[in-house]
Amino acid sequence: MNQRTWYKEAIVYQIYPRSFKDSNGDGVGDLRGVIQKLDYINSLGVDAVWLNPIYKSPNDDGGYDISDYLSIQPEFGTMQDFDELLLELHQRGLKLIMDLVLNHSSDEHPWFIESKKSKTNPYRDFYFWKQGKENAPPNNWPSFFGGSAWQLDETTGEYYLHLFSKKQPDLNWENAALRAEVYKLMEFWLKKGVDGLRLDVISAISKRTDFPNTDTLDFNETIRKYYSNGPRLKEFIAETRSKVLDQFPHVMTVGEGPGITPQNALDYLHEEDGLNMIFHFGHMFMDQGAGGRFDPIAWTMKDFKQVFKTWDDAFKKQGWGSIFLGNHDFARMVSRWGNDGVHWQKSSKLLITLLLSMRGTTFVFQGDEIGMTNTTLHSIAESKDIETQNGWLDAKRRGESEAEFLKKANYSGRDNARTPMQWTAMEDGGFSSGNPWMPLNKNTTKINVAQQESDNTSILSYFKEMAYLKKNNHALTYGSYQLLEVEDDRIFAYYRQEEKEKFMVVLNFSNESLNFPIAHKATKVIGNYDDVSAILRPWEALIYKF
Ligand code: TEU
Ligand code: CA
Repeated sequence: MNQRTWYKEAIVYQIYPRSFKDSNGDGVGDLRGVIQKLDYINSLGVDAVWLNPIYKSPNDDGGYDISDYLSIQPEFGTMQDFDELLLELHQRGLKLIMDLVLNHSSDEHPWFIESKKSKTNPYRDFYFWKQGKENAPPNNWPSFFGGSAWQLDETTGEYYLHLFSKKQPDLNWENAALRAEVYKLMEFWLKKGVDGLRLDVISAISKRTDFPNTDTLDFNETIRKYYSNGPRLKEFIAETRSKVLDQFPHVMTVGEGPGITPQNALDYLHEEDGLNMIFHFGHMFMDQGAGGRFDPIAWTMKDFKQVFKTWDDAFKKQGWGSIFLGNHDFARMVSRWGNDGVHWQKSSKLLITLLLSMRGTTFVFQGDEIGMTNTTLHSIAESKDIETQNGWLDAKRRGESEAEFLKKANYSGRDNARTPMQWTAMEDGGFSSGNPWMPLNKNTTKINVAQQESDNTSILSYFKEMAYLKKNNHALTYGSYQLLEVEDDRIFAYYRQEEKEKFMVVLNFSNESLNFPIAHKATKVIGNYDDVSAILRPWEALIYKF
């Protein structure tokens, strides 16, 4: 259970290439841009890079609609650029985790172009096709991206399943011929020397293929009961091991799983025939009501702390957790969980303390190391995200005004995470010499790498100190996790202990000063205030060593 391995000790830096660095002035981030920033990435003290999809794609869903798994999206560069990036990463001792989207392809993939030609086409069963019912879709399943999860195709008069956008038809894993093709493309990337795979929506590769109507209006319940955790999930994951992964024992796999529960997580993570890790969404969906992302509900610190305890318990004896507070699919962590106003710097450092001291592999999203914040859309037309654009169509049908929906989109929409990386205090943030595909956040003049690199009190400097602390204290990696029960839920405190090495992490998730008995026999090893005070100050983060 606790055997030591690189991926358990790793700090993974997530790069959304479209928004990271543009090297050729076309306004779109690219692989050569990542190569240009490798020394910066290395300076963070991280161990691996997770690249969001870089394969050929019509870009209907930010590259998660792949039309050719074996070639690089031309906007991002060439396969030679990729080979150079991988070499340069390895030369710096950094590993590369690629993002494979195996639950669905693009509708412009040759497989789908063939599949939709006729009911007898050899590729027909690479996807899910069904007759409708009285001119309506085969069942009532809603798509993640608004509307029905079924699209009628005129040519053959049948519907095809797409849990996500119409341009992302679900691949039919029940079909062994399809699975064989998937294993070939996995092998292609692993043979190139890639060190890990992030498996997109892996929880849904086995779904309820009897396709009953969903019996709940709660979208996340529908995902859990009908789209994910299907009857053949363990079998399919075990087959990826026997057919491909077991030939590459050093490779790490992390499955992304909407709908995964603490009860079924270990179904995904068997040592001998499972994945290494999963991303769960316990905290990430906590503020989503029955209607999903654009149906926000209040969340409490009690729930937030409980999520970490529940999931740490799930992985106490087997499997391994992943720790993240944001990514390309969610609002910026300091805006969502912290305070991006008067306590912006302190709360950014507090969240970084959590990310790097919680038990599990840390995944930090580009820009969170400098406290990048949410952006503000002033109209839906400004959104570049199909989930927000389609969410608005649904909201309009419900009679919501654009202003009402914009408020929700600005709170939880994915555009927040996809504004270009803020490298310098210039208007263009040093991201591109051209017109950026998405406007930069207005605060790039105040929040940027250049300013923080030369300021040893900055969030960036604190990130590097925390990374160093984590890497040099095994108890923060392999130590047990024990939540401290405290009266005031605004205080999130926990122990990390391995044999005699014991740390206490104390986080004040509030704008108030609070009383907290400071451990006397302990030494402060890091904190986001320069001095030590008898009280816990607003957004104060402290780590003590006993
Ligand atoms: O996301 C799947 C997922 O977990 C969804 O909950 C996700 O948050 C999405 O925004 C719907 O709310 C993965 C990718 O991370 C996401 O970018 C893709 O859009 C999606 O799969 C489809 O490939
Ligand atoms: Ca470019």
